[in-house]
Amino acid sequence: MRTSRILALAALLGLASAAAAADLRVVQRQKKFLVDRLDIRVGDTVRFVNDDEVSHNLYSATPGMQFEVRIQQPGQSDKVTFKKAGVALVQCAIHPQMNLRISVAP
Ligand SMILES: [Cu+2]
Repeated sequence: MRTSRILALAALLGLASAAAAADLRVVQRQKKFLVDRLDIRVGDTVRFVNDDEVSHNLYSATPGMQFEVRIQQPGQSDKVTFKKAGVALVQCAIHPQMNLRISVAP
């Protein structure tokens, strides 16, 4: 009886945290990110939007926080879900001046 109540509560909490996961957008325009910092939480998804006239190639080489979006043509957007807490430094392989710091809170 007691165990099943705890399991039910855990299920409720799981649903609540899944519902709270946010969907955020980061726009690239004129060879820049429109924001240079982003604070998110584990489970959040960031949509990287290339609203530029040139291609971009986003990646993070930060240990433990690596990902690669690969080549994005103008108008293209791609989603990345962050499953670990930490700080990811996002850069563009084509434009080294592009920098974005994403802090992922637990
Ligand atoms: Cu670029």
